[in-house]
Amino acid sequence: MKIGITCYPTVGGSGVIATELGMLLAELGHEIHFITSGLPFRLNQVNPAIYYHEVEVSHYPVFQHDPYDLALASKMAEVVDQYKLDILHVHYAMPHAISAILARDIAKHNVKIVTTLHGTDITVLGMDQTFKNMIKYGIEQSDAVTAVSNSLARQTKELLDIEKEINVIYNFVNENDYYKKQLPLLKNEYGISESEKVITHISNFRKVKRIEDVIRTFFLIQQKLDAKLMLIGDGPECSKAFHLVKQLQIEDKVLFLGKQENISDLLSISDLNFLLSEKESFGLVLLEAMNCEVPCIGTNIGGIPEVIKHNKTGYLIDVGDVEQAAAHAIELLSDIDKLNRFSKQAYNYARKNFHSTQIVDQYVDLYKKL
Ligand code: GMT
Repeated sequence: MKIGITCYPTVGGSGVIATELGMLLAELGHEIHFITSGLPFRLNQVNPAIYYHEVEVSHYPVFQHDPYDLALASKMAEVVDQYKLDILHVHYAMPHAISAILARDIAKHNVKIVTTLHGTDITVLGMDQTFKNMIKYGIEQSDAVTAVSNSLARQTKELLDIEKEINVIYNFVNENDYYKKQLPLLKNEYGISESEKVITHISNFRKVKRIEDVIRTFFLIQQKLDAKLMLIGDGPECSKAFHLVKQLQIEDKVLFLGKQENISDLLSISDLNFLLSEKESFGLVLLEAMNCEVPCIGTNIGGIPEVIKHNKTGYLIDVGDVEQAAAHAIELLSDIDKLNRFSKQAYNYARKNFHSTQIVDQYVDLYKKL
């Protein structure tokens, strides 16, 4: 098949999934056309079956705002006609689904639209009255819609009052990148001693991630055992986090690493991963951790319970319950046999339920049906 893919090309789970999907589809022999405003950051493969079409937005002085959505639609229509695309797969409903619908109308060649919902396109933007009807229209007019968890599919139907079928296709990781590596010197290079446990939190440091809870949980943990917290990523809540760490006087135990490329290396020296968000449609980082044999503690919201199996691959806690999160972490980190068991179970669970081969097959089946 000839498949066009549109996503936000910058750092973010939806861009990662879209790019990895494109690369795996190309390996299966499909022709892939990325139609995006910049080169997707994970697109690191030379493959003659992968094309990249940049959406250029004109800066005509009359425009008060640059018309990205229209430039995208126009580029999509051009690529659909020029390469006779079978499928236009857009990630993130707004504005990509709307641009795709417009492109389908403009193009002469018949193309089918698949829209994948990733989370905040529904849980945040779908609640905004300005966009609600437009997102609903984008979903209803797509030829097929997928969501990354049952929770997100349910929430979309409820919030937007949608009858249309929403196929749940879970997220996945590239297993060639995400696996536990033997890096005996790395801990030491970060100033972490062999006996210290390592806890990680990886995110875009936005309010929904509740970084404060991560730090407060760690504060309780480090009172009971030797541990370091690695905070990986950057975003608006970073300076608040920095101040809290200072206020709690744990600066020597918390490492602010900022944005990092080789996440799987850092996960390979981690014992436990935290995702204590108040909104999360899936939590791709959980899967990244599990593939690196790291158990996770997450909140009992959104799609997280579909990824973490309580008391088997990690623990689920209520949003804001830092005492419970710390109690689970202390228990697990103090019992090496249990920690090893959870690590293996996390890895096995991820491989069995979210393997890339299985997930990519589900997308291919959906394309074929259209
Ligand atoms: O809005 C965001 O948090 C970014 C968004 C993205 O584009 O990465 O994340 C959403 O999509 C990811 C990939 O499907 C999911 O793993 C995240 O859980 C989801 N974020 C939220 O629902 C908050």
